[in-house]
Amino acid sequence: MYSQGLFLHLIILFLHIMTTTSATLHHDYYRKTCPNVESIVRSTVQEKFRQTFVTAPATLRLFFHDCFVQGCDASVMLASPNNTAEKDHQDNISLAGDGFDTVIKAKAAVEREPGCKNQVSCADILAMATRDVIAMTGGPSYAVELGRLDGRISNKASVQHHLPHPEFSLNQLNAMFASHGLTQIDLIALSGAHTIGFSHCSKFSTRIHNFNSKSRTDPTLNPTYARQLQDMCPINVDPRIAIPMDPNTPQTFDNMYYKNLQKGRGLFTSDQSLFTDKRSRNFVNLFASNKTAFEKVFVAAITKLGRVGVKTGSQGEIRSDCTVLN
Ligand code: HEM
Ligand SMILES: *[C@@H]1O[C@H](CO)[C@@H](O)[C@H](O)[C@H]1NC(C)=O
Ligand SMILES: *[C@@H]1O[C@H](CO)[C@@H](O)[C@H](O)[C@H]1NC(C)=O
Ligand SMILES: CC(=O)N[C@H]1CO[C@H](CO)[C@@H](O)[C@@H]1O
Repeated sequence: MYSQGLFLHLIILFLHIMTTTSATLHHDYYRKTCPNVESIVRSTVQEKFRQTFVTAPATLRLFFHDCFVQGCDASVMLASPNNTAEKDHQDNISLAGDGFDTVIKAKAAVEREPGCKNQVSCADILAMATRDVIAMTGGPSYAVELGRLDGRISNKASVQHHLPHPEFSLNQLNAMFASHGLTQIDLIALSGAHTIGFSHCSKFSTRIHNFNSKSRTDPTLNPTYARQLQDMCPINVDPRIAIPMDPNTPQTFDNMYYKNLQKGRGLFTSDQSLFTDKRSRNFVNLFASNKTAFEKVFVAAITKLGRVGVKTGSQGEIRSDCTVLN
C-alpha cells in the first residue's frame, strides 16, 4: 500500500515537471501586445457566469471539443453558411450556446481595449475562459499557456473519429486520448470535468432502459441511482431535458466525481469504466481520497490538452470575429 502511494506520488511529481515548459506556448505571450488580456477576459467571464451557471460547464466542454478536433484553434467556433462546419456535427448539437457566447463576449471586450485589437486569438481566449470557469466553480486556478493561432479549417467530417462517445470502454477511451498525445492518467483526471454540468437523457438511456437481454439496467450502475435516473429520464422523455452529471455537488468543481464512481454513480459507461476497470481504478481511488492530488494532475492534464494541435506561423491567423474566417 505504501509503495503504491509512493509510486502515485512520483508520477504526480513527474507530471509537474512535464508541464513547466512548452516549445511554443508561454504564460506571458501577450505581455507586450495586450498586457491586461487576462483580467479583461476574466471580468467578462465573471459577468456571464453571474447571469448563468451554464457558462462554466459549457465553456469547459467547448475547450475540450475544440482541442480534440483539429487542435486547440477555435475551429469549433466557426459557423458555416451551409451547415458543414465542426459545430454542425451532431456530437456538437448539445454544446450549450453559452460557451460560444462567453468567448464571443470576451473577444469583443479584448478588441475594445486600446492596443489589443487583432492581437489575441479566439483559441487563447477560450483557453483563458476555461481556466477562469474552473476557478469560479471552486476548482484549481493555474497559469494558462498562450500563443495559439486560430485555425482556418472546420468541417463536420473531422468530428466523427476524434471525439469520445459515452458508451466507450477504457480501451476505446485510451486509444482516443492516445491519438491526441494524452495518457490514461490524463484521461482519468480530465474526466473529472464531469463534476459540473449536465447531460441529456439520450446519452445514457441504454444503461437504464434496455441494457441487454438479461438486464434492463447496466449492472455496474448503483440500483438506487439507476431508479433515480429512470424517474428523471423516462422512456419518452422530452429530448431537451438535461440532468446534472454530479448529483451531489452539481455546481462545484471538486473530486465528488470520483467518489460517485466508487459507488456506481458514474453517469456514462465511459465514466463508470474508469472504476470498473482495474487498470484505472487506483487513480480513481486516489483522486476520490485526495482532492489536492486530483487538482495537481488535472492542471497538468488540461495544460497538455491545451497543447494539442496548436497552430503557429502560417498555419493560422488571429480572427477578428471568432465565428468567421478573416
Ligand atoms: C472521456 C471521454 C468523455 C466523454 C465520452 C464525454 C461525453 C460527454 C457527454 C455525452 C456529455 C453530455 C452532453 C449533453 O448531453 O449535453 C458531456 C458533458 C460534459 N463534458 Fe464530457 N466527455 C468526456 C470527456 C470530457 C472532458 C475531457 C471534458 C473537459 C475537460 C469534458 C467536459 C464536459 C462538461 C463540462 C460537460 C457538461 C456540459 C454542459 O453542461 O453544458 N468531458 N460529456
Ligand atoms: C460549404 O461552404 C464552404 C465555405 O464556407 C465551402 O468550402 C464548402 O465547399 C461548402 N460545402 C458544401 C457541401 O457546399
Ligand atoms: C495528497 O496529495 C498531495 C499532492 O500529491 C500530497 O502532497 C499529499 O501528501 C497527499 N495527502 C495525503 C493525505 O496522502
Ligand atoms: C451550439 C451549436 O452551434 N450547435 C449547433 C450544432 O449543430 C446543429 C446542426 O446539426 C445546429 O443546429 C446547432 O446550432
